[in-house]
Amino acid sequence: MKLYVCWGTFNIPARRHPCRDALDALKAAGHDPEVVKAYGFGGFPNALNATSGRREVKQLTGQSWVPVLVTDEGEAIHDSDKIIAWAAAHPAADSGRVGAADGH
Ligand SMILES: N[C@@H](CCC(=O)N[C@@H](CS)C(=O)NCC(=O)O)C(=O)O
Repeated sequence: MKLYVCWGTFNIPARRHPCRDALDALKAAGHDPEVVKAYGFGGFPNALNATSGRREVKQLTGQSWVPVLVTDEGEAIHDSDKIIAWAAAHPAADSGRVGAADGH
């Protein structure tokens, strides 16, 4: 699976970072998505979002905002709340270790 994010999955102090939240939820569910940095900005017109990641996001979802999850079945899901809900509903088959999926 692929997770398209903005410039990374860093923490943003004192506010939510939807891309980070989406990745955390997927990892907590035992997934290890390929993280694709889309750069640009969701509010920019297409011409300023010329990276392949942004173009793919637009093609997949009809809009340019990230995060966007593309599941192994090819389903494209946004926004972060829906990705978090998807992760909770679809724990990785071999995870079986809820709470221990944070990379440690
Ligand atoms: N409601 C959206 C908000 C997405 C959002 O604000 N994304 C941040 C990046 S994490 C942003 O600045 N997006 C602009 C962009 O697409 O780069 C969600 O929760 O997914």
